[in-house]
Amino acid sequence: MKLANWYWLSSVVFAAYGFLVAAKNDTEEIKDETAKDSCPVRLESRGKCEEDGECPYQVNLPPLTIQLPKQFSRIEEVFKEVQNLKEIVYSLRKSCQDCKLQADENQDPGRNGLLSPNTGALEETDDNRVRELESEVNKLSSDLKNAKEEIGVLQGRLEKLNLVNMNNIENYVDSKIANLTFMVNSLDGKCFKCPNQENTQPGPVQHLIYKDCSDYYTIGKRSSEIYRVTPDYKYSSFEVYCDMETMGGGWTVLQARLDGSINFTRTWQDYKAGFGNLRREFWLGNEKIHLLTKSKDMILRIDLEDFNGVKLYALYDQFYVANEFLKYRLHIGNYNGTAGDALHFSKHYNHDMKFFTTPDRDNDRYPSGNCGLYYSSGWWFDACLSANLNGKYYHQNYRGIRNGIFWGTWPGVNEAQPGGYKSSFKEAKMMIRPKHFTP
Ligand SMILES: *[C@@H]1O[C@H](CO)[C@@H](O)[C@H](O)[C@H]1NC(C)=O
Ligand SMILES: *[C@@H]1O[C@H](CO)[C@@H](O)[C@H](O)[C@H]1NC(C)=O
Ligand SMILES: *[C@@H]1O[C@H](CO)[C@@H](O)[C@H](O)[C@H]1NC(C)=O
Ligand SMILES: *[C@@H]1O[C@H](CO)[C@@H](O)[C@H](O)[C@H]1NC(C)=O
Ligand SMILES: [Ca+2]
Repeated sequence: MKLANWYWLSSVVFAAYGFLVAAKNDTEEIKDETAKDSCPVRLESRGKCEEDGECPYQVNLPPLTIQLPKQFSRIEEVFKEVQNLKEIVYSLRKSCQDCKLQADENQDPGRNGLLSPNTGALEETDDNRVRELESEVNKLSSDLKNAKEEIGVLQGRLEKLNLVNMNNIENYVDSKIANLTFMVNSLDGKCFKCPNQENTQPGPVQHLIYKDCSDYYTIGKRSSEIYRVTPDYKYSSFEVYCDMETMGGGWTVLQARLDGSINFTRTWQDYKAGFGNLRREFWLGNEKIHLLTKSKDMILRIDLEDFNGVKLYALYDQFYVANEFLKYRLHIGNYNGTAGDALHFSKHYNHDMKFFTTPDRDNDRYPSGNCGLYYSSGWWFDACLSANLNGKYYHQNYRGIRNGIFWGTWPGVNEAQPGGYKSSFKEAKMMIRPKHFTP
């Protein structure tokens, strides 16, 4: 009975080990296929496989060659298998010890003297085998852990490399086009002096491309209106609302709240494309905001008014929103103004450098939920907020979750009100202008 038990146990261990080796062979075949087909980066087998069946792989990415760990492919699955195996070995060891103890207790003293030497020897070899296996599994497991870490580092490096190249190319093309635009614009200016146009008054140099509202201001437009802008010639132009009055004018408005006519509880796609009515309430759209700010020389102005008629503002000397690949990450500069610096409220509530989150896309820093869902808004949530200008529009004070339009440094905003009421805002507006623009 005891012997049979032992053999059964060890065969389970061997079966599990065999399965692992088979899985490794299988993954090597898959590796080769993917390398041939779709991968722009070549992944090839290097040198002879070692006796244990492990083959070295490397990635060729001129001018960079990175040695990959042998256990490159399907690392997660293999890792899991090893974990399982480890658990099996542990439980086997445990049940072996238990059964050994039990056996010792039940032993007939008379027969013990006769059989003991034999069974003892068997137990020892099997026990050694289990130990050997266990140490092998441990080694493999730690190898895989290392490999996993190396892959993580490698992935990070590849991503960076990709970005650097993309940015270089984009900057190069951008500077060429800027040069071209400059030349065409100056040619345009010369045309006013052509002989057949002598009667025409020489006007200011016409911009052929209006990148934002400040360009319209420069050519003399002074009414707050909808204008068509082309912040990046590579993409089509689009309409924006221009504020030509506040602080000298030339502002491109990104967001406006004033009556609650538009629902701001929206999806990632909605926030990406923009929604609402440019003359009333709207979100211009993350893609457009990215294009308008990618030159990285924009300042942001936020205007707020509460239901008591108090009007305050916040100015940030830089405002930039990254692209969708970087989840429209927010970059804001230093604060100046009267409303308080709610975007950099504290070490724990800081919206700078945060990704954009919507109720259906959780990129926030709150681990156990989605701030966008909880606060009914798309915003650059931290974990979660000290400011949220896309919250629900309340026409008066409200109770419950603070999911209204919120600015954490507003005078009296954090003071408890009778009945747990929270104050809301009548108007909110976000707009941008080039840093070096002088009205
Ligand atoms: C793995 O593949 C090699 C050669 O392709 C073969 O000799 C070996 O038996 C295979 N191992 C297993 C466990 O299938
Ligand atoms: C545009 O390019 C030409 C030729 O490369 C150069 O001479 C000129 O200075 C550039 N102009 C601007 C505004 O960059
Ligand atoms: C706003 O839209 C959300 C999501 O579609 C919906 O759950 C909510 O009821 C809407 N709110 C109002 C006031 O219509
Ligand atoms: C803040 O803005 C005001 C008004 O434009 C200006 O006078 C002041 O120097 C600014 N302060 C800082 C710290 O930039
Ligand atoms: Ca979260």
